[in-house]
Amino acid sequence: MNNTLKLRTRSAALGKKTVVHSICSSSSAFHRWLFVLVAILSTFPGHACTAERPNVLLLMSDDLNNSLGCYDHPLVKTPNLDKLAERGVRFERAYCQFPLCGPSRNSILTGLHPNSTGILANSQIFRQTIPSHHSLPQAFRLEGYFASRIGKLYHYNVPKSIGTNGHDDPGSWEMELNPAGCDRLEEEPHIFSLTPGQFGGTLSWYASPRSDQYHTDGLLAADAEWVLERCARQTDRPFFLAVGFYRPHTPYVSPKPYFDRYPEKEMPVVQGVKEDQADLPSPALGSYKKEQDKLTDELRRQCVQAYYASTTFMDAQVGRVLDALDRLGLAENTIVVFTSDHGYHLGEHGLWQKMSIFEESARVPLIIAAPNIGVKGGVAGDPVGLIDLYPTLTELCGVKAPENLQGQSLVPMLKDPSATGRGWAVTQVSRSGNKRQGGRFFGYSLRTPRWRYTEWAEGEQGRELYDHDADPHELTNLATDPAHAETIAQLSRQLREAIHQTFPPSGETPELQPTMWAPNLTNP
Ligand SMILES: [Ca+2]
Ligand SMILES: [Ca+2]
Repeated sequence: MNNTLKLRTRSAALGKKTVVHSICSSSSAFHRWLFVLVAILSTFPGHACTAERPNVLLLMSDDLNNSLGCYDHPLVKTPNLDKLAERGVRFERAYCQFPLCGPSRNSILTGLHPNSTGILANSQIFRQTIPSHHSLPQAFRLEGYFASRIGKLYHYNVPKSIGTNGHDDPGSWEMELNPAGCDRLEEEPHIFSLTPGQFGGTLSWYASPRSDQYHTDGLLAADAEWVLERCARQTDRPFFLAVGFYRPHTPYVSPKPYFDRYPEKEMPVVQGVKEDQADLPSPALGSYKKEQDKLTDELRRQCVQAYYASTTFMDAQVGRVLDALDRLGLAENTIVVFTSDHGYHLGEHGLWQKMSIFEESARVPLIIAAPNIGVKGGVAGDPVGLIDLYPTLTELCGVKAPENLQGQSLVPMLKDPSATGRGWAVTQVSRSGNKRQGGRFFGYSLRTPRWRYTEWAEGEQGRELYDHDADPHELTNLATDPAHAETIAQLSRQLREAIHQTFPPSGETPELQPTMWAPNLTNP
């Protein structure tokens, strides 16, 4: 017998795309042995990938809501994100799983809901709960990708941790860069704050006299250019580059010319707050902070101006990174994702910042430009979650994903934005509660194409129902309207099923082990 065995192997080290070996032998046992050997070798990092695989550029903003040009905002200028949206698919109804940095970012980067990561607060990381789970960038690393982080991907205390690793996961990256600009190092004494001396959790802003390149986000863009230049020369190895911008997170510090583009007098102030709040259960307003009583209409306008200025400043830095991708010839083989960790209130329902599950806080911008796959300029309308990013990126790049991921792949919606996926997105948030509730309880909100339905403590602390067809600003709570009893019953069933899916198969949220830091990440 003279069998011919053809084996496909790929050598990243040699930069060869595909090598076909013909091996002749008279021994079938030898064939099997050789096949097993090559199969083993091909699973090693560095041997499994080639330049054929697309690169990934993950751009994250912090505390950014959907006040963007490409989401039809009448005032905010975001020319670079608008251009990216023309190159890819923009998701009209994308939602975070938890409107707070740490829980949301751990969820995005593990592909698991917060009830399955066990990370339900800031300053924690999933290695303290589910240490052996492979993070999204780690899955790419394990298949030979160069994975690098610049700035904030996991939780950081902003601005205090700028310039450090924050609550990072070293196992996720091969290289980390942590620049700190004038906003962190020089300008804090000049920043206006509702609570003097506090910047990260409180409303605070400053129109800086220093130009873009001195600010942290400007330095992030410069570092991204530097990394991309080197990636462009390393043609045999694809990259997963994550750039985490800090703005428009408080303090809203950006160069003064960006402030000048938003005249203070023209900034909107939300009206009718008292009337709007009348039909709300109290946990719906649980993110309200006492210091916000100090806000006058003049301060509200300044605050909105500074947030919009920081958004446009961040957009300009995104533009620098995307220009580098074009200039270096990488755009055609690089999937670009732009999103934020959660949305943000600017006075709607009397709320500011995050930790609410109204539309403004739960909703995020999401743009995915996948060359040669996605529809250019497409708009996808079915509700999706940031939980869906992990399975989407691994499918697009042919990277093996963990089997316990809880999101759906958005690839069908990239190919056809009118396609429907899961049909809903769920967002949860915590509120402090009494002893019987273990010191806290949760609100869960289900978003379907038409409805937002919310239950606080399984309905014991209140319910909300909003009809987005008639009420896009969620002003009229229909939860006690008998005319909607059937819709409420149906959405309540759907919400409970959705909540069930946020837990691991055991049904138990993994417990935090605070002493498990830092874990052994070289051999997890
Ligand atoms: Ca955030
Ligand atoms: Ca209302």
